[in-house]
Amino acid sequence: MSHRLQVIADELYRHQTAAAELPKLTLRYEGLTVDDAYEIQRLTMQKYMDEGARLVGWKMGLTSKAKQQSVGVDEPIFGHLLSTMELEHPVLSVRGLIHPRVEPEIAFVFRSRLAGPDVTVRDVWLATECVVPALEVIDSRYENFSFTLIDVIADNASSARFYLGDQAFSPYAFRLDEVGVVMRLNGNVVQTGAGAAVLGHPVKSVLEQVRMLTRYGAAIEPGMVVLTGGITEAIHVHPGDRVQIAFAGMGSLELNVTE
Ligand code: OOG
Ligand code: MG
Repeated sequence: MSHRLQVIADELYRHQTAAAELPKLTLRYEGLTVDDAYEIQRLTMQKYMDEGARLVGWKMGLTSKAKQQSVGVDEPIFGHLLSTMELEHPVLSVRGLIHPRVEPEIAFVFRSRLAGPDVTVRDVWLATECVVPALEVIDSRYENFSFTLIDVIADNASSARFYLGDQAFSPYAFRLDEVGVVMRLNGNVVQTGAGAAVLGHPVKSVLEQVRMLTRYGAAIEPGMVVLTGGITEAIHVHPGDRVQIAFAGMGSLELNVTE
């Protein structure tokens, strides 16, 4: 594996851990491919795992039109979820973050392994233990939250933090594509959407996740979580903000943002 990709991974790791913006990689390195970008992502995440972080799951990104349009990238991507990214309580400290944004997501938790190119929607349901209302905090390391497909993949799909609601639900309790979501910031409605925004149905996002992982020799392992992707656009948050996300039929999440 090329030394160049390791050098880039080291640079991204430094910027991620120092919460320091950097100019887009694609402005500075010629000819990086999507496969290179996923390799940079993997090498970067390996550094956290060498420091003791555990891989707890995966995140899909840019699975909704709202998200694709807001960043100008029109295909889904994925990233790693590490134990160190998970918020135990719904409180977000902006320390260590650059320009955090919050988005509503539906998470799947798996009881059995999913891998291979032939996985079907039925296989996904059979492997699913439960679904959980979730929020993701994304924080692109690039200046102005601006990037190309290659840049954002290398930067682990902008992942920073995530929070899963306390209450898990049966995946059969209701239609996930019809779950309505209302996001409020300090009491004002700022985003609305429905599960169908995510590739027509969040289960399709899991399917896509398995297919993408298969391409890179990885899988959804028992016990892992998958964030299926932002249902609405992500909103910028600052210390003192209170974000409330109501998921119809699945309760509400409330996130307090602190220094
Ligand atoms: C890329 C990450 C997108 C999602 O759920 O769509 C993402 C970004 O917008 O910075 O996490
Ligand atoms: Mg997301």
